[in-house]
Amino acid sequence: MAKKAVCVLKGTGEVIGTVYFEQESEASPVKLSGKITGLTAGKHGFHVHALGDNTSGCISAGPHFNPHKQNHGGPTDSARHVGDLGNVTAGDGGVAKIDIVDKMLTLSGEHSIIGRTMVIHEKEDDLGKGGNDESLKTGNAGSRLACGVIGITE
Ligand SMILES: [Cu+2]
Ligand SMILES: [Zn+2]
Repeated sequence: MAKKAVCVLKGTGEVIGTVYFEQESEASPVKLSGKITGLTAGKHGFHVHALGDNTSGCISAGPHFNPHKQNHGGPTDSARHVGDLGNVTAGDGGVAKIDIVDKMLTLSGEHSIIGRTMVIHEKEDDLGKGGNDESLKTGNAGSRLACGVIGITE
């Protein structure tokens, strides 16, 4: 049975967004759609973080969701955090269209992303290839511009 989720991203600045998630069955990839606006043109790191806690803003959401204790990577790498979705790209109007199919995310079971936080970052995610320790944890994606908890929808 298909599962659906939604996330409304907000922060302290101009950046806002809505992301929709859909998974046809437990073995299917998760499709993400939607858009984020108010960004600077270029690439911005985009991840699922471990916690659904936004009590002190996006910083409360903890590190990247990483149940398998891997290093940070890119979405097509076999060694990656479950939450690693790489980058989204904003055009000159500051709008990033979300159109991602990811085989590691799931909306059900022990490693479900529902109740966790989606974060859009200030900078480009180097996908673990930055050559320093931080690259293997966060991809050097910088501050958290906006975030929201992933919730169940119809
Ligand atoms: Cu992040
Ligand atoms: Zn990561």
